Amino acid sequence: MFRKVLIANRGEIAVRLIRGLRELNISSVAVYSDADRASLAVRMADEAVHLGPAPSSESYLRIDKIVEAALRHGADAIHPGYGFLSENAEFAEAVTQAGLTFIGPPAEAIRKMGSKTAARKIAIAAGAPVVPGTEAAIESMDQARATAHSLGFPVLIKAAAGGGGKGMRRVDREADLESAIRDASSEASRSFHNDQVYLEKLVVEPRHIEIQVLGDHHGHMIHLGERECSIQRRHQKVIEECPSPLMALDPALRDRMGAAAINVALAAGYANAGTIEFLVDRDRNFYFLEMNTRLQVEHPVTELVTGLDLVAWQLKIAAGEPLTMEQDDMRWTGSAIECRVYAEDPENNFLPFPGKITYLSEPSGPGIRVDSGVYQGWNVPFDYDPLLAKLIAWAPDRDAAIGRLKRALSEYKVGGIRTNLAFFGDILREVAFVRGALSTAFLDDFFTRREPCASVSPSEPRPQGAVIQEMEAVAAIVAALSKPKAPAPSAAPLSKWKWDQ
Ligand code: MV4
Repeated sequence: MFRKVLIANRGEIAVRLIRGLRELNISSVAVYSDADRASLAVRMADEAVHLGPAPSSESYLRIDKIVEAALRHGADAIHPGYGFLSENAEFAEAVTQAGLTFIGPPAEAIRKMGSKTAARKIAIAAGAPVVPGTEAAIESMDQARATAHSLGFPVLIKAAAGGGGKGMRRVDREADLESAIRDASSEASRSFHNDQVYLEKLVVEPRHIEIQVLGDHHGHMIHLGERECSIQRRHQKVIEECPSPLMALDPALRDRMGAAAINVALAAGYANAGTIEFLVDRDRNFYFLEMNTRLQVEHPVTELVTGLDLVAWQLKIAAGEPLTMEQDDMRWTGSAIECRVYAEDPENNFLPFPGKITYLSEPSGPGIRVDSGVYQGWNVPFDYDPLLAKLIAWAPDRDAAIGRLKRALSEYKVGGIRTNLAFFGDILREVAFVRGALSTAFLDDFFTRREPCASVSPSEPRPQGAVIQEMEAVAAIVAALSKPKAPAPSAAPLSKWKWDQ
């Protein structure tokens, strides 16, 4: 096993990795930019190395500086976390060439899965279902028209190098096809320096369900079940859960999706932790979408329901140890739901709202896990994704997990900045959510339903963010010091939040 590991990341995931390392008696080396000098990860790590200025292009994306820091500090391995360099094949190669271990899949597997069209071909070769569409990039308008006709409208144009919905266009009729392809292609060119696009049949209101896989370097691959990730806003996940409520209706679906995921991962020459994303339609047909070749933000829900520590397994696998469990050993117990807690303003189009955290009280108690990257007094920088923490509830069943999450949300106090905490309360009260009737259209529908409220009760001029948060923090302290209040009325006021696009 490794003696010392460098963490090429920041925020809550750096903290999560430091904790995982410490449990295995492995020293941790954090890296930090100017903006992160006093971060929680820097405070918790055994050692810390300065990389450079705040922009990630000059710090967390600098392969040369990170590898050099690992060598200088005597690390044996590098964990990339998620985002930044985590899915960069050149980084994985540079780490290996420096004589260090990359804690993740082989560089070649990262490269193959980075191309959406190549990934599609691998999935087809592995016998996994894919959405009907073109196998390679579109080469002419004539070919596009012919393909769209045989698929039938609506179709979806996607970027070959894509991901995250960039360069994606829905087309409902042939007359719109040509201009949509041009739009998608130029957006893809700007976003990915690659203008290639391809066509797929549009799956209407799909669920987004992903399968966690774990493979060692001895040819053994298992799946750890699914995560339901349909609640997304602009291709950013907001709430994730394990198991998907869909599996209660169709328990064999997990086995079928799990088997498909394992076959895709094996066909890609994969090892370590990975995630296969699927779309699931109303008839519970599932289709391979793409593979994420990293540890994911939402990995804790899988950990809580399977009882496996994914970070510990990533380390063991990278160190050459074999998996000690078989597929048949896997059990999924209870239900876990995760909220991504952001410094952002739900009342102002979810605009990032970083700044100084003047008050912080994080929830705890039965079934609650908070993977946080912040502390009271910390200044959330403007330079990065403003994820503060992940709040995860586990309980023996889904209704109880929702209850625990609501209770934990009521305990969660953040002063000085705005957060999306109250937004989760509204989602958890939605009938469709409670019933588990989820799809990628859930949040759009949610905002549409709330839109009329805004015109009925126009909001009063109100104090600015920092002021109101400090007032709330003071109120929270006062409340904590005084006698218990009567419980809040169960009929919550209607949210004023609306989708403004
Ligand atoms: C789709 C789709 C419907 N049909 N493909 C969005 C991001 C990219 N990774 C794939 N995406 C989608 N692909 C077909 N053929 C709908 C989406 C989609 C979506 C997928 C997962 C999670 C949220 C989403 C939100 C909107 C659209």
